[in-house]
Amino acid sequence: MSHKPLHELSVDEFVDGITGGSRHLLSRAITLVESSRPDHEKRAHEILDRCLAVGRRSIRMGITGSPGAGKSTFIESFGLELLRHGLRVAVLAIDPSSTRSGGSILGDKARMERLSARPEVYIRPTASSGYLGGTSPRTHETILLCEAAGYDVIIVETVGVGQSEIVVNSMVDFILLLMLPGSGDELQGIKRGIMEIADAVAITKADHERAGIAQVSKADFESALRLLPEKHSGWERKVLLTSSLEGSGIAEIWQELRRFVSAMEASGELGRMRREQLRQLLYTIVEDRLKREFFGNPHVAAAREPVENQVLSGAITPFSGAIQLLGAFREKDL
Ligand SMILES: Nc1nc2c(ncn2[C@@H]2O[C@H](COP(=O)(O)OP(=O)(O)OP(=O)(O)O)[C@@H](O)[C@H]2O)c(=O)[nH]1
Ligand SMILES: [Mg+2]
Repeated sequence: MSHKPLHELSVDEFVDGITGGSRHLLSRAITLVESSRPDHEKRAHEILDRCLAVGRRSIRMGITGSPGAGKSTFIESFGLELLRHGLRVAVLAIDPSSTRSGGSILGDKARMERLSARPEVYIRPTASSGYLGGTSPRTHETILLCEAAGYDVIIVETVGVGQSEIVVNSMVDFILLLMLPGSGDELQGIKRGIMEIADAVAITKADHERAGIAQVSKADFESALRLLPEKHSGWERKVLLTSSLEGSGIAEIWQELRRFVSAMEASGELGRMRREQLRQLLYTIVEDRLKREFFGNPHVAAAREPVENQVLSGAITPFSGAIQLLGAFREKDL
């Protein structure tokens, strides 16, 4: 295992390590991808280019649900189910320690304890602070690295706050929405957009005294989903009852995911989704770079304060101000 500083590792060492199954080098490559240092960024791109050329494919799955819906516990039991099928699993998990008090770190470790102990599993916690629902701006690139590392199923966890699902929707094939058993009233509280992007809904914690109410929730969700437009032609969203503690409904979710992938492959939709994911990534990178170039530009930096002041004092409109700043951006260096 290499402990050389990041800049001393060659692109070849990274690519060989990642494709050869080194979780250590995969982790270090992700760190490189997340770095905003220009030299790191350049090498990250070289590594990503090479990793994409490897051409490995995985099933990319998004898991979303409100805080406490049972996401971590579900991923643990679902991940163990995947291992029983001989699959390798990568989890891009939200690290709740960044949003909550100390206790939850231990809690989360315990929740994914058996999964994280397995060598066929890679778990990368993402700090949820600062980013929408736990997706970082580099989540897509991280998925590509995990794919090159040969993971068969890549699970991306997000908290259901709305915008993060839309982001994650542009980088995964299948989205599972986890919902606590509850009354129809609670159903009203869910953002319609989140339901629309779900490919299946799992009612969690359908055990013990909640078994009855879970049945009611299932029926409520089924009727709510019927009113939504199709996400993929020919795919009807199902509602499944699950209990991660009892292990019920977990194998059924895997069946549902497999059924989805086969159906999407057969209709050519999977290929279309993958091309769309690449298009999204292309423009995400362009937007990101343009923004950074713009705000890093010395002419823009010099013009910002005076232009801002003029806009705030009402001397010029925000539209004229924006045009002035863009003019400064296009100015050639002397
Ligand atoms: N009875 C029962 N309890 C469960 C089940 N799954 C999770 N829980 C409990 O629900 C609580 C929250 O579970 P987590 O898996 O941490 O939920 P989460 O969605 O990851 O939560 P955040 O990370 O805070 O958003 C924990 O106390 C779990 O033990 C289940 O299937 N049945
Ligand atoms: Mg969690």
